[in-house]
Amino acid sequence: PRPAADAQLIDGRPSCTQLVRRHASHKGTHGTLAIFGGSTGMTGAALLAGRMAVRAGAGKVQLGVLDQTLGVDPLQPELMIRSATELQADPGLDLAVIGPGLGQSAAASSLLEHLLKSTLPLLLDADALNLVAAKPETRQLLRERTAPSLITPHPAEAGRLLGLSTQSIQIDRLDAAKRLGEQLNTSVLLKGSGTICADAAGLSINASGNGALGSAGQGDLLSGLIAALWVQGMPAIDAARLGAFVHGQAADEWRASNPNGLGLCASELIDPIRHLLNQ
Ligand code: NPW
Ligand code: AMP
Ligand code: MG
Repeated sequence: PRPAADAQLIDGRPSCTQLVRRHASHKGTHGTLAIFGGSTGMTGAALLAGRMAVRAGAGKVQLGVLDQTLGVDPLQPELMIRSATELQADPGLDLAVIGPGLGQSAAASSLLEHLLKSTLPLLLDADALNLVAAKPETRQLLRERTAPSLITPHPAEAGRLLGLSTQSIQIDRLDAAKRLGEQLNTSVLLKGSGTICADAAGLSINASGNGALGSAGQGDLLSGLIAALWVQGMPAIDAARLGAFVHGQAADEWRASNPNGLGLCASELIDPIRHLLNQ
C-alpha cells in the first residue's frame, strides 16, 4: 500500500523504526484499512480487530460488517462502521482484512471472492480461511492473486487448508507453514506456541507469548494489529513478525504479575501493545 520501508532487525527482533511519525505526516500517510467480518453473534471479533488497528497507528480504519445492526462503537468512536457491501466498493482503501467473525454464509463467501479478485493487499484470517478450505474455486482465486496476501491460520484452520488433522500440523509446524505458502501462493503466519512466519524468503519462529493467549478473540486482535503495521508501510512479513512479537510480549508482561495466566482478555492487551509499539 505505502512504499515499503526497508526491513530492520535489532538483535533478531523486528524494529519499529519506520513507524515513527514524521513531523508533516497526516492520517492519509498512515493508510486506510478495511476490516471485513462481524456477522451476527460475532461482531466482537471485528471490533477487537478494529480497535487494535486504530491503536496500532493505522490512519483510518473502517469496519465492513455483515450484521447490519452494528452502529457506532462507543468505546472506539474513531472506527467507521459500514455494511460490508458498501465498503467493498470503496475505491479509497489501501489494504483489507477479511475473516474476524465473518461466518461462512453465502454473503461472506461472495464478499471474499470479490476481495480475492481485487488488487488490494489482503490479510485472510478465521472464517475467510475456512471458506478457502471448503471451496475449491475460492482456493483457486487465492492461488491466482498477483497482489500480496497473508494468511494467519491457527493450527485447526491450517489443518483444514491442508486437509490434515490439527495434530499432524502440530507435529511438523515448519513444514506446514512452508507448504501452506507454496500451495496457496501467500505469506503465512501459523499461530500457536512458537508462531511461525513464512514467505518465499524463509521462516522465523516467534519466541514471545504464553498459554494465557489461549482465549477467545486473541487472533482477531492480532489480525488488526498486523494489518495496521502493514498498512503503515511495513512489508507484510515484517508486520506479521512484529505483530506476533509485541502481542506475545504484552501477554508475557501481563503474566509476570498474573503467574497462573488465567483470564487474560484480548481487549486488555490493546493499550499495552500500543505502549510497546511506541517504545
Ligand atoms: P480442538 O478443540 O483442540 O479440537 P475454530 P474459532 C483448535 C470468531 N470469533 N493449538 C482447537 O481445536 C472467529 O473470528 C469471534 C491447537 C479449537 O477448539 C471466527 O470467525 C469472537 N489447536 C469464528 O469465531 C471470539 C488449536 O481450533 C479450534 C489452537 C470461529 O473461530 C472468538 C477452534 O477453532 C472467535 O475468534 C492451537 N493453538 N488454536 C467474538 N468475540 O466475536 C485453535 N485450535 O473451530 O476455527 O473456531 O477459532 O473460535
Ligand atoms: P486465535 O486462535 O485465532 O484466537 O488466535 C490465538 C492467538 O493466541 C494466536 O496469536 C496464537 O499464536 C496465540 N496463542 C495461543 N496460545 C498460545 C501459546 N500457548 N503461546 C503463544 N501464543 C499463543
Ligand atoms: Mg481466530
